[in-house]
Amino acid sequence: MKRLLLHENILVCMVLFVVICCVQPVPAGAGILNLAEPDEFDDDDTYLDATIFHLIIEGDSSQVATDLGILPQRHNFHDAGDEDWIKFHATAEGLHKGWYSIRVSNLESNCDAVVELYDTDGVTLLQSRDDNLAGQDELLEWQFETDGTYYVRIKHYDPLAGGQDTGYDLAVYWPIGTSASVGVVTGTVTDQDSGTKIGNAAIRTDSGGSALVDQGHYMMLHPAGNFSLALYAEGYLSASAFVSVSSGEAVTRDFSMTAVGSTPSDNDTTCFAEDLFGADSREVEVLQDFRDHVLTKIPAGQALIRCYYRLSPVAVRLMCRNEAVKNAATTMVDRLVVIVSSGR
Ligand SMILES: [Ca+2]
Ligand SMILES: [Ca+2]
Ligand SMILES: [Ca+2]
Repeated sequence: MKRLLLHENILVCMVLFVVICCVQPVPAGAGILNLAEPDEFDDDDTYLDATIFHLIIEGDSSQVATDLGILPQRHNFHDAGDEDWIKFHATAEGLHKGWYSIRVSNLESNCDAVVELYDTDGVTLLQSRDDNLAGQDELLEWQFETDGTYYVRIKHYDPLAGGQDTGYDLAVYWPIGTSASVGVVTGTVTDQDSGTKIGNAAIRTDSGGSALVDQGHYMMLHPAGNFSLALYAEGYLSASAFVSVSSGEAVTRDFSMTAVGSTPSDNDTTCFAEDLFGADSREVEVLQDFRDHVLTKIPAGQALIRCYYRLSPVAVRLMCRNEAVKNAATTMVDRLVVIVSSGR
């Protein structure tokens, strides 16, 4: 009988041992970890991997923006310590006077978001906002004094939190304070010589519009009307063009950029004479002929060509803003065409 009791006690101890070994301590926060799928942008945990955000104009709800997917991004903190980075190109001047709004909205119950804005180096913190609790919106507003590409980090207030019910919408708005009519400009950006797509390029308009080129393609919401658009990419001559877009319309302007040191092609959109007279005009034909048959033959002429295309975006912006400058430029080019024509 004693032996039987001893065996029963041993059996109970073994069962207890197995149960104790199987039941692991639960770390803080683990109850909500690893239960959510990463959001569609979640390769974005540093500023170097930041997702390009297509800026939204406050008050706009146009169908054309919806059709192109220029909308707030849906993110979540799928795991503890998840960070979500985006980047956008800001302009200091224009209709919005350099102001932008970064908004986190439609938060789920376990999402307590912190919004941080970083300078163009990706590491210098400009401002941090965490005014509200879980499930409540956050808003960071900033007036930029310098054009450039800036970074935004969204993180959870609790570094151990993550998983289910941490979803949120993220958007950067161009707060021009109006629901004015809006159109969209889209296009491709390629290397003139190789035809390869150019990334790491930025677009700015004289109305304050801006966009980042994503793998050779860009999309930009913009108030309807006429404006000048300039394109900048490291290692390339800047390009520019006049653009006219109507409400609800999507227009396409493709660019082929000229690498520094290369000779601009006939298709290069940097030429402000084309903007003045049209690409197929006699004036442009005479000037292009002079460029290709005279200037390209001598070093001074090649330097003049590079200087011309470098200054063209500035000239286009000035002409767009000031009718007198445009008239003066027209007169100047007219006289130049006469001189060039008479010398041939
Ligand atoms: Ca995420
Ligand atoms: Ca992330
Ligand atoms: Ca918060």
